[in-house]
This record gives sequence, C-alpha cells and structure tokens, in this order.
Amino acid sequence: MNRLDRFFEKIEQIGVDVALVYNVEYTSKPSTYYLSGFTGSFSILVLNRDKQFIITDSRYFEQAKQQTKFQLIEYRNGDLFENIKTVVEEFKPKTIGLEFQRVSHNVFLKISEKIKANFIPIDSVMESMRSVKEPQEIENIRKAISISEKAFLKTIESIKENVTEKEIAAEFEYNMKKFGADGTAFETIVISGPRTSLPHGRPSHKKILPGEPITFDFGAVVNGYCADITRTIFFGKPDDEFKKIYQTVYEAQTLALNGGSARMKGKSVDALARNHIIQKGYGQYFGHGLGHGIGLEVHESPRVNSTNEELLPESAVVTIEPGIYIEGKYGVRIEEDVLVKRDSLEKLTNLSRELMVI
Ligand SMILES: [Mn+2]
Repeated sequence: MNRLDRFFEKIEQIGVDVALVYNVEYTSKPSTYYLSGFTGSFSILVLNRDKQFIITDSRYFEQAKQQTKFQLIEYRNGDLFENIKTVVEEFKPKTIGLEFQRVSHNVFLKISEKIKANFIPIDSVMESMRSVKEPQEIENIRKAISISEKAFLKTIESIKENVTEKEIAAEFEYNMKKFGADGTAFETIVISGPRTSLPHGRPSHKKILPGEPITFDFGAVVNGYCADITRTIFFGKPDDEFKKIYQTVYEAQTLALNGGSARMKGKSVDALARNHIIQKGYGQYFGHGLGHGIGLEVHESPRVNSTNEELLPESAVVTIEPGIYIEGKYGVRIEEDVLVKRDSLEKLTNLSRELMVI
C-alpha cells in the first residue's frame, strides 16, 4: 500500500473525515512534504481518500504544480481562513484531523470559529508513520551520513592551534555543502576544552589549544533527510582520566549497538548503555536520553530514552549517543545512526568509533 493510502486508512480508523495540514512559515514542513511532496513555506493541505487539495499563494503556484499531484487552489488575497473554509466545506466533514502540535492556539481558534466540526489530533498518526522508514528514505539518510562523514574527515585535516571553534564550524558546513548536502540539519556544534561539558554548546570565538578535546556534532540534509553524528576527538595528548571516560562512553555505546533491536523497548536499549555508565561511576554525568529517531526532522519518533515503554519499530532510524559531561573539565559523546531491524541494529555510520587523536 502506498504512503497516502496508509495515511487515509489510519485517519479513517480514528474517525477523521478530512485532514487539514496547516503549514505557514514552515510550521508543518515535514508532514507537508511527507504527504504531498511540497517543500514551500506556505501551504494548507486539505485531503481525504476522495480528494486532495493544496492551498498556496503566488510565490508557489509553479512549484506546487511541479512537486505535488494535489489539486492546486490558488490563494490570492482576502481572509485565508475563509478560503480554507470554502475548501473544507466541499467535504461536508463532521470531523477534521489536525496536527495539534503544529498549530498555534491562535490559529486553532480561528479555524474552529470558522468551521463547525469536531477536531481530532493526527500528530500520532504522522509520528508513527514517519518513524517507520521506506527504502528510499533510508537511502536518503545514508547519503546524508556519507556526506557528513566525508566533511568531518576533511575538516579535521585542517585543524591547527589557535583556530577558533567558529572558524572550524564554518569550514565544516562549507565542506558538507560542497560534498553535496542540501543544507545542515542543525547548526554544527564545534566545542573544545572545558566547553565540551556543554552537551549542546554553540561554537564560540574560543581558540583550539593543545591538550584539549574537541566535540563535533553535525549532520547534512539530503532530499529533506537528516544525519546526526557526534565525535569527540583529542588535540594533543589525552590524560588517563580522559581516556577512561572515553572508554566508558565507547563501551556503553557498544553495548547498545550490539544489544538493541526491534524486540526491545526504547527504555531497554537506553538501559543497556546507561547501566554501564552508572556502573563505572559516571551515572550522574549522563543526563540526556540515549537517542532519538531521525528522518525529515533531526529529532523525531521513536525516542530511545528511559521513559519510552514502546518497542522500537522495525525500520526506524535512531541515534545511539551516550555521553559523559563533567562541568569545569570536559565531556565526551559518541553518536551513531542505526537502522532498527527485527533482531539487531544496523549501523549506518561508518566513521571509526575509536578515540581519534590529532
Ligand atoms: Mn542526536
């Protein structure tokens, strides 16, 4: 069954007569792209099994015709919500499916004032569909990973004393684009020395000095699909404590990579890595979840954390990224992207996981 048919089946099961995907200033770009192929910043999809419409404005008339088979409704001016109402009323719906997490309270009030119907959330329909990847989606993620890794290896070649984190990050992003990325999944993280204890620190004007770790968290985007990879490397000669921390993170990651599968709950895979870090005495320094889904968004379902009671779905792509962060000292994170299989996790990342010393 194709993607749209599966979507229609799922929304019909929860009693939705027509779905409305509201995307203004990219508020629902991933779902819009997933369902229709349209990538613009402004669109409203109105669809069920019988009819599929896309409302957009003159910036995107031509693009919409190229990217989607949905029937184009040209929005020219006047009240947008009146326009939406006219299209929705063609369906005479009693119930309307809406992504509750993607509309502001204000937009919800405007839509629900104009259109009298029951509104049903379809967020979990989108999440569960998107978490199970089709072969073409996995292929796009593989390409994004490959470009990210090439750019990483290229960028670290040119690291010298006294270059700044910002300079390295800029070069890294340039390299990703040069190697074919459509963009970056998030602002590339390059942090060094004591700043590596910030799990999501931003690149600063700090200069790289000998005897310091450097953490890179990076991901290219290809055809809308994100990679998400982290490496902590060492510039100069690492001390024994750093090596011990790196080894602990490495072993924790190995346990999860070797032990995870679609037979396990998200929280059980998290525990494989977390218990090891706790045993080694660093439990308090690993505050975040072990991983998350990646796809059209860099953080999506399923979650690999201590609260996810669900089995990991087969064909999900998730990160496995344990870390230890000691304030005032340094931090280490190693992040792989893996495909969830019935009995195992298939590593999609190819970079060495060993401590790299430059
Ligand atoms: Mn991540």
